[in-house]
Amino acid sequence: MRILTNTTSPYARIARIALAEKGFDLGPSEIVNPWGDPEALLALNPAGRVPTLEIDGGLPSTESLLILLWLERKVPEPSLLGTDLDRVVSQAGRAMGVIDAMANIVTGQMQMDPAWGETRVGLKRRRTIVTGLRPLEAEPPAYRGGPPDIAVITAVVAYDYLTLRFAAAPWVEPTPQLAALRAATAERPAFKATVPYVA
Ligand SMILES: N[C@@H](CCC(=O)N[C@@H](CS)C(=O)NCC(=O)O)C(=O)O
Repeated sequence: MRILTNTTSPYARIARIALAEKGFDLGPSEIVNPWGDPEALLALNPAGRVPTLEIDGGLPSTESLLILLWLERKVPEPSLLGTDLDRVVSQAGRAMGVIDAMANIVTGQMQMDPAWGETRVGLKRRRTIVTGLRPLEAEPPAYRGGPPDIAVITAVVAYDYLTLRFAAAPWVEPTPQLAALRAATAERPAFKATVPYVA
């Protein structure tokens, strides 16, 4: 099994953290630039996006949360769904909304127009980031050590991506609780090995 990823994608990071927490070796990861349409990626995923997983037998598996679903069935323990399923899924949904909004702005700014964030759609995404983070900050996903659930994973991935891409944005509100959650998971190998960076 190998995963095609890049060094910044929050979606790829979710899949990679989940794989590592389930005991898979991230060693065979292949770093690609999805915007460069590399053949190896397109051969597996016509959408040309990361994460793209080539599972044993050669079948491609794409979409971060589908990869997670597949993993839960393949390797049930440790479960990434936590003990309070309703809350975990609800909080993970919020974090995914923030991640989608951030990725949308970054894509618009980098692939279309540096001012894309100021467009009507860009401003809606900005609002989503601010209002989506507020309830996560007010009531962060619970973490008591050990394997994290998907709410913890997505909230930390959202926090780190916010820091990577929007640290200087004046409209970003402080999130000390999410920073504390990030700190609580920072030493887990799955998180440590996947901290995003601009290559
Ligand atoms: N829904 C997908 C989104 C994946 C995605 O958009 N990945 C970005 C990187 S952050 C990408 O590869 N973009 C290239 C493109 O859209 O062509 C998932 O959850 O895996």
